[in-house]
Amino acid sequence: MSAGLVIRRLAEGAVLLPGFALSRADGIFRSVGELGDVAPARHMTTPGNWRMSVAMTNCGSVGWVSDRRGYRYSATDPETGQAWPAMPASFAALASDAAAAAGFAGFAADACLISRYQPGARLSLHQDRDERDLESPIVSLSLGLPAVFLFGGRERSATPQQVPLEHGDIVVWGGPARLAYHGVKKLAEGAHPLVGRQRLNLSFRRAL
Ligand code: MD3
Ligand code: FE
Repeated sequence: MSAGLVIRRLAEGAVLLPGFALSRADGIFRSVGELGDVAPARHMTTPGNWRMSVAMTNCGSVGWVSDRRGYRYSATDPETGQAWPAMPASFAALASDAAAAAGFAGFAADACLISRYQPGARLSLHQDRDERDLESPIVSLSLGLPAVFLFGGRERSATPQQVPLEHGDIVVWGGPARLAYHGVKKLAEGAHPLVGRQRLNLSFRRAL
């Protein structure tokens, strides 16, 4: 039994596709494990010298990195000096299928930021503006433990909407939503049958 395609509009340009990735979640999760053997998730440092509570890694042509010098996309993993692992074809296909379902046909991600939240981890309100191409949407996949996503306005002062995100959900952020402030509330304790005591977020970007 399948519910078919459900599309929930969160805001102008922001679309939630509940359970869109459920049928592909096992395979994606297995691939995340393999990528983590090559480029393990690590707690990056912010320019203000804070250790991020979220652990991150990347796959694709470039990866997002943060350190004392700032935020940027880099073709190599600073831990190894090697290129990031290639983006699996299954990831690229999922991102382009989801973007198309949300009205962004032709989206081809060149970067995938993989974030691991353990209970207690959070992501404070920020904008994603390090990508060269701000016309393309960002496609984000949630796996594992549920989280509450905070979706604000184009100014930090706007009170954010709280959006619960579950295993298999995809959100596509484009148009006027692309530069909205957003974050993730502190992850609650729990264990997911497939993913365990963590939440994974894969965010697909066109960075170059
Ligand atoms: C909304 N990650 O990695 S998903 C991030 O759930 C990030 O782990 C969150 O914010 C997470 O930067 C959110 C992706 C996301 C990415 C970019 C956005 C949501 C966005 C840009 C505008 C609005
Ligand atoms: Fe973000």
